[in-house]
Amino acid sequence: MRIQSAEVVVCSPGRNFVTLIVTTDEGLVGIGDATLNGRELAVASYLTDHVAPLLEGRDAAAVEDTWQYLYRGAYWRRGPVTMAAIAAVDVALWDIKAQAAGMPLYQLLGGRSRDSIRAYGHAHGRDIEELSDSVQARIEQGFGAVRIQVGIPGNGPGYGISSVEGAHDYEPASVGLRPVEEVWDAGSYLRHIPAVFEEVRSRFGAELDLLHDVHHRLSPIEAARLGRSLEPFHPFWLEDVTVAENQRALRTVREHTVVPLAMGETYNSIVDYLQLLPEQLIDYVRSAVTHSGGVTGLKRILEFGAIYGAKSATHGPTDISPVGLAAALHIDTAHHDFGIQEYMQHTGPVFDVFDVGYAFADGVFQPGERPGLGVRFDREAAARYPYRQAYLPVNRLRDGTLHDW
Ligand code: CS2
Ligand code: MG
Repeated sequence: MRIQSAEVVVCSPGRNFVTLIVTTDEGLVGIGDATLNGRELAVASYLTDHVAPLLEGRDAAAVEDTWQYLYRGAYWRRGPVTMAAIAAVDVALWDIKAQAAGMPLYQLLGGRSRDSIRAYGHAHGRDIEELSDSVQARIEQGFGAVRIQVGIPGNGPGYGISSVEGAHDYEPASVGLRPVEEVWDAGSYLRHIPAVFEEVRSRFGAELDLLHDVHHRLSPIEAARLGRSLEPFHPFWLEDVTVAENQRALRTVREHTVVPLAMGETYNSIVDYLQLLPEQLIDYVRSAVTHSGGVTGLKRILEFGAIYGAKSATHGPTDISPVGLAAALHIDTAHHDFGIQEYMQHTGPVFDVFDVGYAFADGVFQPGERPGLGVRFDREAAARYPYRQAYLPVNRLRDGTLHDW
């Protein structure tokens, strides 16, 4: 079976997605997600201009060889644009292979290691009252694990908090020609967060797993202080407490706190984990299928992490399309050292374009039994939602200095 064509569709059913459609000479169609939030068109061009012409005529079954051909063959290795493009090809080829076998993808990855996939949801609010309403809504949806983000007094809307009045679904990328600018003050954040955890714990009890994402904003010693201050409320994890490029920072954090740590959504290769995993500096690997070279790339990372006691916690925000999420769910089903799956929840129009075979109920996912990934892409529906320029926010300290968002 040969690859006949590879086409890219960029659409925006509520937010931007880049989808690769690979068609074979036997009529099978596989799809892959190449969405890179805020830089979507760069990956679309990489695929259309440089990858699609190379795929035509290749053996559709040669998944590993195609991965290596695009990785080693480019000479310029790694990087988010390259790895998102490789991911889309890899996922589309796995989709084709599993359809050809007449099996859901997880069967080709080793079969079921568990009956269901536990997920965590997102809760947020401008203050503790709004946050509590949001936590309650997630509990009513069946989640037993919830990420809590809250506005910091005096800082205005910030990470995880919508700048749209009354909005309950937080979507960080904003449509427009320039990013929204937010304000960050680590001092007020560090003073406020322990009280938030204390209040949410006392309102919702000890059973609910609470997660929190720091989005790379603290210095190593600030992160250590945060971890220690939250220990009494036993968080499930703290995510991205320091910048991801400096992995030694987590040594400092580890020396001072036993709070579990998660990192990896901005990484794109197993090479990014060469220090973090062997030194056992993290407990959860947060890489995405879409940003780390697809099923092939992520499986390599997760097996490496398993040696060092790190569990999978695959990135699942709304900027991973249902195609990327479905691929994660197949890995979650088969991978032995599974931790938890993020589920930020796509909304209405997304499902006009992507018909999904996976299902979520009572806090857990099922990957579905359709052959392949189990997601169908409706090109006509996609055409009704054209691309719109959108950016993630940027962040500044009170004195105007640009900071990590
Ligand atoms: C977040 C993401 O889900 C998470 O943990 O950090 O929402 C992240 O901000 C976006 O994926 C960036 O594109
Ligand atoms: Mg995150």
